[in-house]
Amino acid sequence: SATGNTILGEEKFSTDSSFISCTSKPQKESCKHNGQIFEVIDTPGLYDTSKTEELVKRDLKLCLEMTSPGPHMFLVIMSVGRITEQEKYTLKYMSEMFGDEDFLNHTILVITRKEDLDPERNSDDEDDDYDVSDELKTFIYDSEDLTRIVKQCGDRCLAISNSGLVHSSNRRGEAQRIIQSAYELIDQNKGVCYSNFMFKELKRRQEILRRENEFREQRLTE
Ligand SMILES: Nc1nc2c(ncn2[C@@H]2O[C@H](COP(=O)(O)OP(=O)(O)O)[C@@H](O)[C@H]2O)c(=O)[nH]1
Ligand SMILES: [Mg+2]
Repeated sequence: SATGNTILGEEKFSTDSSFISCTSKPQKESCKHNGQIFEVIDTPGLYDTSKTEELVKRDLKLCLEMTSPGPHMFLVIMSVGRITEQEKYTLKYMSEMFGDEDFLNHTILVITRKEDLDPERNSDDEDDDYDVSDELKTFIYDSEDLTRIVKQCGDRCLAISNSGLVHSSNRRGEAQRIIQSAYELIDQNKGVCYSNFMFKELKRRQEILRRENEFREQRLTE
């Protein structure tokens, strides 16, 4: 959610001060960069323990339905210090749902709390655009799971910091970097957005099942 706000340049998605995910419903907002409109959808956390897997999947489907004809990019957000067992499975989980290759071809891994990659750095440092590429590499290659995830995403990995106010130069700079990556990804995919063919197929089957159930219930009440 914080990353979404960074892109929007406004505090539109609610963020939680704790580590507990507080986004419960998909939310769509838009913003303008370089004269172009960007729509950003904040998805609820995939591993919200108060929700069943079915509910989480339903919400994710809702998110897809909010884009037309489909999203140009998925940002999979992980956080330095919060890469839990579950998050390592996020990509697997989402791939299962959205289809492997097409999904991954539209995905960028975003690692937040980049300031924690370099704890020695003075946080009062005025330089917002500090380079953590070496620390990021070490961070990724220290973990087999992360290495695999980054590879799956075609080496698209961005470390950003959402610290400070949403209008701060730090966050405006990070928004620019994300938008830049978006342009590069859109270019790589020749402007073709994620095709929700698999998703449509899933919906079609669910619809058939629903009708069958309806029909059965109707016969029972007759
Ligand atoms: N210092 C710092 N805090 C962050 C960063 N990204 C998110 N946070 C904070 O972490 C908490 C949870 O973030 P949120 O975006 O709501 O989590 P999510 O929606 O579940 O991914 C909030 O208090 C955010 O302000 C970051 O890059 N640096
Ligand atoms: Mg959230």
